[in-house]
Amino acid sequence: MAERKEKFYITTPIYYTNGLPHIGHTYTTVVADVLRRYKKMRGYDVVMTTGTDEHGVNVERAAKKADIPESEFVARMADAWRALWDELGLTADEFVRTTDLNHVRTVQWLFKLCKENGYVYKGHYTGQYCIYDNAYVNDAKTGDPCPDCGRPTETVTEENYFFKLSAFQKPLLDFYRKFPDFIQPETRKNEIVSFVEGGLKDLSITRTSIRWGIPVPGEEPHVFYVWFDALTAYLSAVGGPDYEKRGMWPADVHLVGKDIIRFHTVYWPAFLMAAMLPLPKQVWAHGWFLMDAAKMSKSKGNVVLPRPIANMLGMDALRYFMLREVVFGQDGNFSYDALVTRYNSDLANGLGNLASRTAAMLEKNFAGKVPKPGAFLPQDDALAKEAKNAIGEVLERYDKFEFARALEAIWSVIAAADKYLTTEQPWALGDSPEQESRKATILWTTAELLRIVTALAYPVLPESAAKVWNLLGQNMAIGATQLDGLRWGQLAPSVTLGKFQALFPRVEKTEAIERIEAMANEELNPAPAPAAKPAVSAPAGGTAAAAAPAPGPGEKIAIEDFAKVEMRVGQVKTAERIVGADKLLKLTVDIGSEIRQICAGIAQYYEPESLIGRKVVVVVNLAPRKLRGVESNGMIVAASVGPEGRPVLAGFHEDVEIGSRLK
Ligand code: ME8
Repeated sequence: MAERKEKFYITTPIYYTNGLPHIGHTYTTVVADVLRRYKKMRGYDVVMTTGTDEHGVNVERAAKKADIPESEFVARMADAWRALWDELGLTADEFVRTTDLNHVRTVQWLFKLCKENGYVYKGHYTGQYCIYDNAYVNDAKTGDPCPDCGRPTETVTEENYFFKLSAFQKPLLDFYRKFPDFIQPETRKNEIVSFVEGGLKDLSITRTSIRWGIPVPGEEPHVFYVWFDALTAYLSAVGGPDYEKRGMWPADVHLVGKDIIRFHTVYWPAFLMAAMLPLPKQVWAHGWFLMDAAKMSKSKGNVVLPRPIANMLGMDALRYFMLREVVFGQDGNFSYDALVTRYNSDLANGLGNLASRTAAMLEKNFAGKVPKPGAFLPQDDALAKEAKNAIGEVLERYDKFEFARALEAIWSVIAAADKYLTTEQPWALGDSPEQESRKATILWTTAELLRIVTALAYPVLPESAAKVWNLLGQNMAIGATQLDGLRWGQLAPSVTLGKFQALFPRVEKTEAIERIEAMANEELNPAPAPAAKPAVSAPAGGTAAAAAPAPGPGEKIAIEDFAKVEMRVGQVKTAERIVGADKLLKLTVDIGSEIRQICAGIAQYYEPESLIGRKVVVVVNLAPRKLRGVESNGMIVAASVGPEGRPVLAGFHEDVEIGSRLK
């Protein structure tokens, strides 16, 4: 029987459902995804869990405000979280919802174990409670604000079940000593150790003041305190009471933000100790992404959303930026300026440029095949040595969660390759047999280096690395490649290269930022949905929205209604693709009286060059709007053909004057 692979279980926090993901949540989930991909490439059987934390007063209130039952509210939110993670390529192996029946059973089971072992008792509690953080504030007086979020606390008196946290002071301190890597980074560990040394108070783990929670069996109206509920999700994701069957528990790493480290390194291990269950191996608390030195929050109006960035620059760019710009564990400032600067310098000019240059030279000189290298000169060997050394270093950095350093090491090899090409100038070599052979050596060396850096960068840049992998004619899925088997020299000569796909087109900074901001604005303040279909057929992708409700099929409209739509003959002057919007073309169209910029959702069916000079029908009196952040002032009329709605541009068989009105 085949030996079972070693397992690796990674979790992200189970996020609250009273908002949608911003780049803070995306950060933790990206790191989990990077680790998931990396550990697979190191031969582990990996499970990654994320999910939604769906109970508590906040949800109760939000559902009331939305005038829908809590269950429906959280179902919609959970769907939205899951859909966004899928869209961003961050699909976890397990997605736990704390309203799942399996999870409910696991929480009740954990409580039963703690109670049977004598760590749970009934008592009364009066204190200040922060409903935003779902936590009692020790030693606070009536009217005091929450020390974590600054919002007002509420006074609560309840009959509660208490957990004997005080009994775990010594066991926890012993545990931290025995497993010095349990809390990462080191600075956070010191904080927690002094907190526990300061003494632990028993913790109330049920509530009677809240309705929307997991019921304590036989003890209604008690429901579980949200943190007792939420932390248990890590266990319910991998089998709950049957965790041994799945073989994934204990978690190898809980990834969290520093805001919730205490829950993960004090309460959670104490609950597990009380239940006599295995303890997680590590809790890694990263810092915050700050916006203008403040933590992001929707109420402050300073949230950065992931989707507009992914649309404009690609998700790989956001992943790269988050891991490269900030030392994992520390706080970092988020700025669009820094993001676009990194994109252009490291991705467009760095990896993207190296890949496109290499592809172009191989295509031109070796008919799109990997050449057989000739004799290696010392400079070739020197470059090979850099790449070989990088393999060991990068793996070590990933292992230590030093993502910025791992990327730095990869990019220094890319820079060395650029320098090598500039010095060796393969393009200046002639076609004598010696020079051909030299060219082959240089280009093989560059391609081999590209293969190595691509494999190493894959966990962070999955989409673009797969494109380069394809380009290099590598058949095996890049994610299934084993990094332990990665060696210099494995690129086989005469392999046919795949098609070159653009990786990171350079962007103009101001325009890129404006477009990201415009898209974020559209997402945060969505326009009301149009009441019905557009009055004129809009090409796929939508070129403009109809303002007025259209009549139903067969219904007649008055001539005045038709007269409201002003259509004119236009001539396309320029046409170009839009970075980050696969379906859209940006056109400038002469409509007689002026030249208009119009976006049309026809990029999948029309080459931009083929449109120049073409006469088209333009709806000229539509209100301007932004599509994917680009201003569109009018709409091009097209028929929508076939089941997939292929756009076919309306045009003329006779010569028509530009600007003529259609009646
Ligand atoms: O705390 N920078 O959920 P939550 C970096 N439901 N990371 C950030 C961030 C920022 N500005 N903002 C949020 C909860 N995060 C509980 C967790 S777990 C059993 C229960 C990330 O929706 C970071 O990982 O408030 C932080 O810990 C988490 O989102 C908080 O998510």
